[in-house]
Amino acid sequence: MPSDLTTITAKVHAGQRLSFDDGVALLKTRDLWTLGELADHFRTAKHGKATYYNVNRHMNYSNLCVLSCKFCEFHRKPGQDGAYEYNMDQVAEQAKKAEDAGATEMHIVGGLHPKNKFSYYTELLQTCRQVAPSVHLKAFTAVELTHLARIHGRDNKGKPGAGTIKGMLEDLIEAGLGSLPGGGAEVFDDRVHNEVFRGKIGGLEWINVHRTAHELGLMSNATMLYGHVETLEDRINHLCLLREAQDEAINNNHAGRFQTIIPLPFFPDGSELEHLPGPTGLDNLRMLAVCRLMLDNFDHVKCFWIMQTLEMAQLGLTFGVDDVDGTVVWYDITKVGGAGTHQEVTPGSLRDLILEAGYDPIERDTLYRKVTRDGAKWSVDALQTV
Ligand code: V47
Repeated sequence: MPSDLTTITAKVHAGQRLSFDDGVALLKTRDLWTLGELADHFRTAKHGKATYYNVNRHMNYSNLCVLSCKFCEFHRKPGQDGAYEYNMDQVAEQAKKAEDAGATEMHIVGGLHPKNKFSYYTELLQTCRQVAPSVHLKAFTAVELTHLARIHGRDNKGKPGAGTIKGMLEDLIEAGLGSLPGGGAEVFDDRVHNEVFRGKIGGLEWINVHRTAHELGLMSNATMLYGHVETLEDRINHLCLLREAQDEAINNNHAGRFQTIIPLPFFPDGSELEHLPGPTGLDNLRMLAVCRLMLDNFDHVKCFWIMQTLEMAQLGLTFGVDDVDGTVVWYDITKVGGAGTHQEVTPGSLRDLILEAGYDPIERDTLYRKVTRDGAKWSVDALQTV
């Protein structure tokens, strides 16, 4: 074993927290197999061979966005070719399909719409809840929520809590919001922010939205979009900030906290950064493993197969991954390798790829409770966590 990983190996085996420098060393190492072994050691201690997936639907309700982030191929301006937004009939239709297909979760995100009133978002959640009462609604990134807080203030003048993240979230929870997805975090760094997603909220604001959600008892996820203009140090700094935020939620006994980290490899096609190569397969494996090792206070590491491919998700299981997301079905934000909006995998295929890699597939709901399923009918034991 090359000597540069000896100290880190000893720390991992002793259950000690890794430092910023350790994280950078792990990202720079050419000894990918030792890195994988360490991440697998950590993952096995936490989860054994258990590997989670869910039966879900993604709903991207509109691609209209007031921002024009350079890395994003999804956003459109009003009237531009390909611009769309769902009305409530379309929302209801998708929610009904999700419920009928036995989905346990709808993952709902979209652009920062230039004109919608706050009531659009409460109606969207209420419609889903009405049509699909058993489906958990994981909705809106911290970026959308900061935008919604502004609209909430504008549309609720005089109401206590109007325009605050807390007041806005309370109204969304009442309308059916169940948890927050991890999107919109990108890379917590001012230089990267100014270069690639100027105008979007910065790291402190992103973390603050999640902190408020955790205080209100909502579970949430976190992401990092890597492989564009950030440095390796920026990536580790991002992970350290997430780890601190999770420490805070745990130490303050917040009812909510981060459940899962999802490293997202940048996909250049169709974006303003098309000239960049994007991360390589080895880079992706490294990031999954380093997320597992650095985020010792996160329970789960997810390999989102839509952006990583199913093959990489399978390989990722020996590099610290314990979750491969879900059946997805429709996805608009990235279309890797010429994929269309229809991007679906069956639960059977997810189980097979997990089994083939030597792991035990477990269907979970959004809150990582074990799902018992009979076709489209399913249930969870409220007290059972996996
Ligand atoms: O926030 C946008 C990213 C994210 C590109 O919480 C891109 O369970 C790569 O957050 N190349 C949305 N990525 C996806 C997301 C997510 C996915 C799966 C599960 C969960 C979860 C969250 O996609 C955006 C942005 O960071 N993104 N453009 C691109 N060209």
